[in-house]
Amino acid sequence: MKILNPATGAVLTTVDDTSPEAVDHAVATALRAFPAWAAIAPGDRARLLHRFADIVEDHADELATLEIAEAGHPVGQARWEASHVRDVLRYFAGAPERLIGQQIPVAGGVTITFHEPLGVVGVIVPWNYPMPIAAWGVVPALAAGNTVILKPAETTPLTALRLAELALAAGLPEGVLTVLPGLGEVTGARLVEHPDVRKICFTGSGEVGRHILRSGADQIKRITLELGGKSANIVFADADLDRAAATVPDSVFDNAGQDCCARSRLLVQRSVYDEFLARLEPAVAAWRVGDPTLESTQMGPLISAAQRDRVAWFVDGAEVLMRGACPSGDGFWAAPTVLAARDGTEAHWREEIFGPVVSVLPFDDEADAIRLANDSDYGLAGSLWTRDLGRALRVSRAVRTGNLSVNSHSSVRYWTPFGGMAQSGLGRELGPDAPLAFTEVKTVFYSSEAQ
Ligand code: TXE
Repeated sequence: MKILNPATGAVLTTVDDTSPEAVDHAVATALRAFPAWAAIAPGDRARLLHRFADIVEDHADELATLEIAEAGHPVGQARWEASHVRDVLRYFAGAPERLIGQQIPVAGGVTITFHEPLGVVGVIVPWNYPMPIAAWGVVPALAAGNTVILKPAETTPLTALRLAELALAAGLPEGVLTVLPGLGEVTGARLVEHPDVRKICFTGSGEVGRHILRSGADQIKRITLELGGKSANIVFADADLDRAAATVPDSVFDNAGQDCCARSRLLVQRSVYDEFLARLEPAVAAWRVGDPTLESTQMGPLISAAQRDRVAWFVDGAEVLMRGACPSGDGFWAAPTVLAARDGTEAHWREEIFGPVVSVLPFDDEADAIRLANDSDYGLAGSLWTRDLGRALRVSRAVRTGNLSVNSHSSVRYWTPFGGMAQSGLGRELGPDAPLAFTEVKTVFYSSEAQ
């Protein structure tokens, strides 16, 4: 596979695909490594994960540089991503010592529950946040005592490959974390079909997610899916309009909109619609798009020419309200764009564009806002802006979404569960219970009868 720099279109390097036979070999190695990794004293597993975190911290600049090169992320964001991997490692390093079961009194004895690791786990990730999303699957799985095979996206394998080397340097035994770059339909598919892979943790498109669910059905494979969204950003007339408008660009143009939590549907109460757009305009114009290696850059290029064409398809023929600036020439650039929706039937309002595009629609009242927000196949993230606490409580409970921020546009925190409702996914990642999703509960009854 040729790995391109999306800011220039130039070839960075080439990476060999993993054949189905090589996947089988890697699974066998991971399976051999599993018993010892599962049996290691919890404190020792914790220490190894902390050491891994230390080494990631020591190599943070190198990892960030790779992320800038292969994913086109602005330098500030890329640095955050490397530090995020370190933080996720530190957070879940505490988990091996907290996989605590229950002791349940029952007639005739006692029952104890054990959280047992699954075995070999496959983590299949996309290209939009290569390092963080890999960490969300890999780290809790390792902490729970599983061995892990990570399949990075075709366009962004470099940070994943480096992380595997750093894991070995930290002392994780051979076979505990393996990275297999390759094509989804070949390397990824073999991982999904392999009978010794007990669980697949997938982040990517709905189409592939559905396919994985079907492929895993015969083996009743454990599967979690994180499939993207079309999240609503609801601005009520009583909100702090300046703050709400100022955060719109970051809520949807961050990472060039290639973010499953992007607030790509902006719902503004009709009474302040014009006023709000007037406040939004300078914020969109000020969004700095360009060379990702510059500290001042807020948004880099899209990942690929295909993604750029996809974004253009949605914008073509739509009513453009605002359009920011972006470089022309080499690289896969798209301008931050605000589109008007008329009735919520438009493709740009309904489908995940995965680009720097936000569609705006006015609403009349609370019920109207909830109806429009829920009129979507997705349910991943969202925001609502209001100074009325009662309204915040009512609307936050009524919107069908896995994650919601009130008077904020933030989404993912590793301390809290993250995942989607409806077609945005299946299961949750992160938060204190994340390692449990990589275990099975075993219930053992001990009879107190005299023998
Ligand atoms: O995703 P794919 P793509 C959405 C977003 C984007 C669209 C397409 O709308 O525009 O999906 O992105 C691997 N068996 N999201 O095409 O194809 C593949 O190699 C096993 C939202 O990049 O789903 C890669 O590692 N694995 C999303 C991973 O799946 C397979 C993030 C994702 O690729 C496979 C990304 C198969 N048959 C895209 N086919 C989010 N939730 O944030 C592919 N893969």
